[in-house]
Amino acid sequence: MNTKFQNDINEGLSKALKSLPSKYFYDKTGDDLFVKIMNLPEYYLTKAEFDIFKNQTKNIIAALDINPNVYFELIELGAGDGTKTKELLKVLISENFNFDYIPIDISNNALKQLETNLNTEIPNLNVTKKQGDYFNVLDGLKTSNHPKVVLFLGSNIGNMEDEKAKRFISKLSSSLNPNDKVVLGVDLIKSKDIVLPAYNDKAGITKAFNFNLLNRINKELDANFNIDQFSHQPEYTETEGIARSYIVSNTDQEVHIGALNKTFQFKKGEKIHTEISRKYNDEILNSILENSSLRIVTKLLDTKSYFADYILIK
Ligand code: AVI
Repeated sequence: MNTKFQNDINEGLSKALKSLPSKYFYDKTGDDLFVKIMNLPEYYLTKAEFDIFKNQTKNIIAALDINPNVYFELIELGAGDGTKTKELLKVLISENFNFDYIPIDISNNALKQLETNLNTEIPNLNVTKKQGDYFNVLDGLKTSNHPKVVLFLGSNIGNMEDEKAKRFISKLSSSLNPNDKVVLGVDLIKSKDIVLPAYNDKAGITKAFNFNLLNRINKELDANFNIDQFSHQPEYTETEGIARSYIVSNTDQEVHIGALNKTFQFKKGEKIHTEISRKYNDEILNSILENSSLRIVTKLLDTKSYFADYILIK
């Protein structure tokens, strides 16, 4: 029995304002749904960042200011399938940079697939995969004194509340040495008519992704959520720059969670907050970096200026 999952669900559903941690989206079903999301016409984030990695590879490398004669570690936090990174890796290899690629991911399965794929696509690349929660794996980075470039792409930082993002950035910064670099990919603040459909696609894939939380609780914690009695509700305010996803109860109802031996009440219209997707600008990013030793060197934008890859230096 996964007691951490059980405790987190109990804690989230017992609060006055109910919430569920978005990290639990990502089981096998959730991983597959997220791949589908990345290919949705409405989900511009992945395409925009791919545009930067494909068309501005040389600019990224120039901004990183890497000494071609010195070995460095290219570390990726939450590597996934590496589609964007491959564009960078290919150019670094063809230009004879001296480095190892160290992808870190929570999913061992994803890492193995990535390694196999890279071995065939970029045979001269040295890959050293590390499995774990990237928040925890950061400590392990300190043991090497080689220069480092850390990639944290996909606006994954946007899934953290600002206070958590600050702690994460401080931790990242303290695991680096002066002159190490970070490539931080973030979605930029923009109008509602572009952001909201990305979290409310016509095909209903994001809804299924959000509801995967309820399906997991039903399956893994012996619960009886009636999925048809809930709605998917994303919200976004441009002034704040935050998209939030909710699951809303369509009616007054009770849900029993067998593993907790507990029944939860839901009022009609009551929301369960499931995810935050923060959008950024320079000012917000600077406030996140404030108490760390990381500073913005430059930022690279996609052709539509939807997304930014910021180059940070310690
Ligand atoms: C992984 N993360 C950056 C995605 C996002 O845009 O916040 C997760 C996601 N949630 C719904 N659609 C995509």
